[in-house]
Amino acid sequence: MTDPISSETHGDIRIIWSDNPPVNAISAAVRQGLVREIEAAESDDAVNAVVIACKGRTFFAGADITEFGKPPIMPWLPEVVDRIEACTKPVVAAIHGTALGGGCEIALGCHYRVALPSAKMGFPEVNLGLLPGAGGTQRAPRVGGVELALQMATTGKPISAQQAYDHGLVDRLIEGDLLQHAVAFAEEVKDIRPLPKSSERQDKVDGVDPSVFEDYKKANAKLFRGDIAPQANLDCIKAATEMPYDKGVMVERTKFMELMSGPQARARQYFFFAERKAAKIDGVDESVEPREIKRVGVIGAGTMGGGISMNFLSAGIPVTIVEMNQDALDRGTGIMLKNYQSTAKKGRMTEEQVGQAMGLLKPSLNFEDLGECDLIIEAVYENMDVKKEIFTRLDGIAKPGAILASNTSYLDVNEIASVTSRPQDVLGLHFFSPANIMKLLEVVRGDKTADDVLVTAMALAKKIRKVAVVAGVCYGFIGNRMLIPRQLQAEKLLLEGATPEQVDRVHVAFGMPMGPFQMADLAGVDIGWHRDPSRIDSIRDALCAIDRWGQKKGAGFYDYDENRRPSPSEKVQAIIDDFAAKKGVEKRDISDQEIVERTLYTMVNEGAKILEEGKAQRASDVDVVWVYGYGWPVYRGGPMHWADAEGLDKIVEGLKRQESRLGEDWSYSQLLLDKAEAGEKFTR
Ligand code: 3H9
Repeated sequence: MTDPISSETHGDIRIIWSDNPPVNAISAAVRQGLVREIEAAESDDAVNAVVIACKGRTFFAGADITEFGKPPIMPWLPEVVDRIEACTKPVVAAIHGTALGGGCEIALGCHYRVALPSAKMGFPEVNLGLLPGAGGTQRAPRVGGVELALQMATTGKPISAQQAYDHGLVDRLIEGDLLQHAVAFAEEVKDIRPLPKSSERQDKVDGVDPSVFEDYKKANAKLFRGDIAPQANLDCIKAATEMPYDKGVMVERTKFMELMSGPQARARQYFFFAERKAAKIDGVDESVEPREIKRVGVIGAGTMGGGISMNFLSAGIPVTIVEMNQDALDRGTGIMLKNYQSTAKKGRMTEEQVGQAMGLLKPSLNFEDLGECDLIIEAVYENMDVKKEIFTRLDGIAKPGAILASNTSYLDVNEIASVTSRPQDVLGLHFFSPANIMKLLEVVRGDKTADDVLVTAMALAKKIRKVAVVAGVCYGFIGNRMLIPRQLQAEKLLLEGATPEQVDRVHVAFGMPMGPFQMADLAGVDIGWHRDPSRIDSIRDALCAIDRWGQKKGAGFYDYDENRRPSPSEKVQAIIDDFAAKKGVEKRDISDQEIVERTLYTMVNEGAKILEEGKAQRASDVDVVWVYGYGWPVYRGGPMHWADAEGLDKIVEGLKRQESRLGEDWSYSQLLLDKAEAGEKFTR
């Protein structure tokens, strides 16, 4: 293995290079090399200052996550950072790309930091269930102040070089050649003594009012719900204001080790790789080239079509959007403009960027205009006949090689493809609502979808900043299919004596953003309803029949006030009681554990069926769908990882306990039974 660390000398300045692609992760060899080179520079009389810089696309992006959970190799990162800071000659970090985690900590261990304006600095450790464990929680508040450190460490979001400069985390922003300027900067500071050491600064941590921490927590309560890492980060930064540096790092070390050995960090680290694995398509050769997508067509300017279009416009890809009449077209494009403007108002986009994005939009009433598009996405309502008619028309209009996609959430993509003369060019692109915001994209691979069509979809997803997961054709694909048993059991539980509030409370306590009934009210209780008020086969039918369609009507499973605040509904309870009586279902006390077993264990069973039928490529893909599409708490890793952590034998036991209540259509996944029996797991 080649040594990732090397050095060269410019006059009396020693440059220590790291070249450890793809992201200069701080592996054992990097740590060893850095200490070796710092010591060499220190003992070389011809050297008066040192620059640490990285080759490739980024400064160090953090500790090497692949080493986590393996026997430690010396030196540890905290020792490396301390060794850099202890160097008797000034050390300058030259930052480009993203200085993240341990990379940011190395930068803070250096005496000075210079950065390109495009660079970013951050502490994403919280996303791995951790905290900056190489002195970061102690040095960052000392250099950048408590508020900035709290924000960086508890949100995990990187800050821009400009922000870093404004808060003193960066000493100079460099326009032009980073290395040349970093060397010149080192020349300027080489004789300054004493050396500025982050760990020795007290000015920003002395006299901090402890209420800052409680206030921050109150203002960011969502971050702290159920997730233990943000609190540990906050505790360490608080320690920086209460005790000297050497005591503070001991607190940091203890909390780091506690987090590292806990289930949340394991789940999050598993998920880090799950997310990246999702982009890989089994059985497709890496040499397959994506098709070129210069213009996208979208059919339908409703909520979905508009949201889908915005993804491409924001990424600089022109869109032709087609509607049936002028009113619908104007309404749709008007909403898109309004959405962009509200983003601009929040400061996340400039007016100029709004203009640029909308400038790429071509609204049209002429279906023939889709002939100029390389990818056409149909986003009309869920009806097979309508979809077939559209794809038949598209087949006659689209240019050869154009990709034809349906945004269907449930329907059979093979059947849709069958009406065209080019099923190899057809696939499903299932966006989640609101499509301009939700990160998940299910890429539905039809039986005949060509490899390069799939490769194009995955590459395009990355370009529009979606997390794409490949799904096979089945009712509801991965995500919505797993919702079905959950919804079924949740309704049954109501008949048997649970309330909507109880079921929702159990789900929220589990870490979901909302429970099944809150979700139904938000999305619309009427979605998928047969629209016949006289046909009442379920509680949902009964609610729809009396116009309780959810939040949009001010009433659903809950009552809503004018501020959309929910309260339990006596009317709904009466409907439930009436329905239960008619069906002869006896009421009893339902435990929270039963709710978990019937609504979450059954989802795991469905996930296992999806796997055994080959409708998902791997268990981790199922987890990615549920974390990004439905807000499954990432610190529980997703349903399949969570089931593994619980123990598959426990899941099967719970299902067996509930078996008599699960309904006539209930069946076990053989894969789940086999794995539980063999003591195996779905994920690693
Ligand atoms: C830490 O630092 C702890 C310390 O505080 C304390 C220690 C005591 N290690 O994301 P991409 C791989 S914790 C190993 O597709 P992008 C990644 O798996 C660390 N591997 O690229 C992928 O591999 P593959 C804190 C890593 O351009 C490839 O690199 N740091 C690491 O979209 C490309 O990644 C973080 O949490 C790593 N640290 O985004 C930063 N990082 O090609 C995590 C990436 O085989 N990383 N890989 O699938 C990121 O956020 C993004 O990778 C980054 C680039 C923004 C850097």
